[in-house]
Amino acid sequence: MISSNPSSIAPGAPDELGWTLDRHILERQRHIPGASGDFTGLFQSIALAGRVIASRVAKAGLADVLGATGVVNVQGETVQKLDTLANNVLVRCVEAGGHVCVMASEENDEIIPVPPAYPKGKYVLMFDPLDGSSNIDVNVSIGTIFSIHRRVTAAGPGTEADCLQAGTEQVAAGYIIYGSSTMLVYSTGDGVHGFTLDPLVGEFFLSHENIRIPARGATYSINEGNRMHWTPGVTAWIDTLKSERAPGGKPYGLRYVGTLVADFHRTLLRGGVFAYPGDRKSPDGKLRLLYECAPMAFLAEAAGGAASTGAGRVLEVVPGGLHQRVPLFIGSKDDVADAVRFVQDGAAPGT
Ligand code: AHM
Ligand code: MG
Repeated sequence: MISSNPSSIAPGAPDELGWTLDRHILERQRHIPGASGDFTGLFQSIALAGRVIASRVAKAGLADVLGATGVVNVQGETVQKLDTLANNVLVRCVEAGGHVCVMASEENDEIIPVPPAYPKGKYVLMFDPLDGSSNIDVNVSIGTIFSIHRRVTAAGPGTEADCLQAGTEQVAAGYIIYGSSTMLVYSTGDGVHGFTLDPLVGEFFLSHENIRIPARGATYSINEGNRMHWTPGVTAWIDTLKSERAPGGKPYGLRYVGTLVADFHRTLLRGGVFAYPGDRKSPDGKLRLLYECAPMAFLAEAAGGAASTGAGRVLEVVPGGLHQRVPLFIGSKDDVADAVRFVQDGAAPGT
């Protein structure tokens, strides 16, 4: 029995198969009058890319050893760096489907056109193919982040204008985390759903339906090595969280992986706050609006959380360029609100 509520379509008692990602998206599409199947097709391509990247990530250690011996592996293939490989896999999986008119990636300076041989679709795909790439060689969780918009140009090849849209215009966003298991988490704006890859079947199955971020958490996540560059507001905020003046009267715990996907995934499931603030050295922070901040902000808000640059809602920032960076405070609604108050007051509010 399928519920009429599209944010809760899984049957109460799962059958033997459970809900595959494909079926979940198809069922939701049936609720959208006039849906063409393009979105489902694009999603299938992204999920395929995720499965391929997951399989390569699982063998990264072996590949690195082979690569170090002569950059050519036993099959005579050039060993690629995993982030370049992930980028290529995504482009190759998506470009021929006819669902997108243009793509953009954190790895490419310019937009990625759809080759002339392939039809141009109505969607725009932007991605960070392998987020947390500094963690690859040390076997720590990494991920892929994606963001989907509708094209704004009329027809033909997509342009940069199709990519430079505010996050509020996203039709979907998500990430794939290559962790102790591989998970794909996505939202079309009405609920956030998580799927775990069964590596033997090679399919994502619904494991976390309708994820909600608690209004407040008990952990903060920030690179404290940058403290000497922080603004007084950020310093005062973090000092408060580490003291008995923290909400709840108990110091927050620190959790920092250094992979946005992993730090956000934990924050999404458990609550708390992740921050990559602007500081005196890098006023715009480090993270990219289009490939990192906007898609995560879309997920955070869809799960009942919040995402701010410190000055305003991340989703409302209109990008001025493909690789624009913005400060990011994201996670539990009340924790993000506190961060914004400190950042805007320049020190502890009321002190
Ligand atoms: P990447 O996309 O090149 O991997 O860089 C982005 C990563 C994020 O995943 C993470 O939150 C951040 O950089 C960590 O930066 P730092 O090492 O400065 O703490
Ligand atoms: Mg990244």
